[in-house]
Amino acid sequence: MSAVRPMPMPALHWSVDYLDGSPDDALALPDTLAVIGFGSRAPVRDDPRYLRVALEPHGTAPLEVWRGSGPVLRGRDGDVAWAEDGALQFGAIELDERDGEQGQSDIESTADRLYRRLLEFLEQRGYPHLLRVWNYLDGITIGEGDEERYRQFCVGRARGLGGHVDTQTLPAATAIGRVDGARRLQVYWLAARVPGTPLENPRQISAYRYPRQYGPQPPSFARAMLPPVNSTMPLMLSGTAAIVGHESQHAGSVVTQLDETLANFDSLLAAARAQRPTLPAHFGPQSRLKVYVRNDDELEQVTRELDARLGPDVPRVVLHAAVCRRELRVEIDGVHA
Ligand code: 3EB
Repeated sequence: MSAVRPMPMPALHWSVDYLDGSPDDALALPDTLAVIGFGSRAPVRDDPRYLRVALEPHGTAPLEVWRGSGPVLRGRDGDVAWAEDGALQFGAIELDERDGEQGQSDIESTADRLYRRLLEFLEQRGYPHLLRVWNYLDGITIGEGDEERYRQFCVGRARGLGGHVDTQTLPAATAIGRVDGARRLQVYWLAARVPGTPLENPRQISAYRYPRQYGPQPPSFARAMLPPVNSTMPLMLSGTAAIVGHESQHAGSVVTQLDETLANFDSLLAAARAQRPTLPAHFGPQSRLKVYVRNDDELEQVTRELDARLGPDVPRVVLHAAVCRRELRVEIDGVHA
């Protein structure tokens, strides 16, 4: 009797790097899943793996390069640009808020439309597990009370995700304001054939349990995503700001907010290490951070204060982008290994 051969598992590898130079070098490699250019001076390319995002870097920005396990297939399907390596999928959709049905022009219906399309696409391609999502929307804190655009985005996103969002399978995410004035919702993601493990931060109330005062629909994201076991993937960190419990801290000081944000990461990394003890306790050369600063005139200060706190060994990109509560001046996301 012959032994049953196990099905070969596709390799589960994902790396994120910040690289200077032309996107063509990265796009020529067979295992490149995505190349992300920051801001209006970033190059433009036709390849579906190349995405120019609407956030301006402070100074000159590198490219963000995602690599999987080659060979990577790629294509476009209507509004969706995609790339897949058999285990992981990169995808991107950008929708104009003015293209809604019956001339509807609002962020709520756009988010609904976009997330419906996203889920349908994941199912169709066989990558049903959303690990990480970035959402870039214009005028994020415009509008009063429940009319605020971020709150309306949260309503539309939850509806597009199927109404009754299962909090046990929420992806790690970032939702941040683009400041180029374009009324376009830009969303890109990493999805997988197998699930990761969502992780919460003991120092912060789960965003999906935020109290009513922050809007009718709590935000649909997990604080971090532990990668599938036996993968060589980093921990995925959601956008993190100076929120303790559910309350914003230190509205008057970007530097104190930065310290509170780093304290939140200490706590989140400790929670991650309880499940994956080999993860380093602090950011280091295998971390990659994106730092979002609301006010133009605080970009330089945040850059300097980060230099003092992180030293030269933690790769990072500083971007001008509006955080989703008015009093929050800085937010950070990234990966960590
Ligand atoms: C916060 O902690 C800050 O709506 O997807 C961070 C990460 C934030 C993701 C989202 C929002 C989102 O509530 C804001």
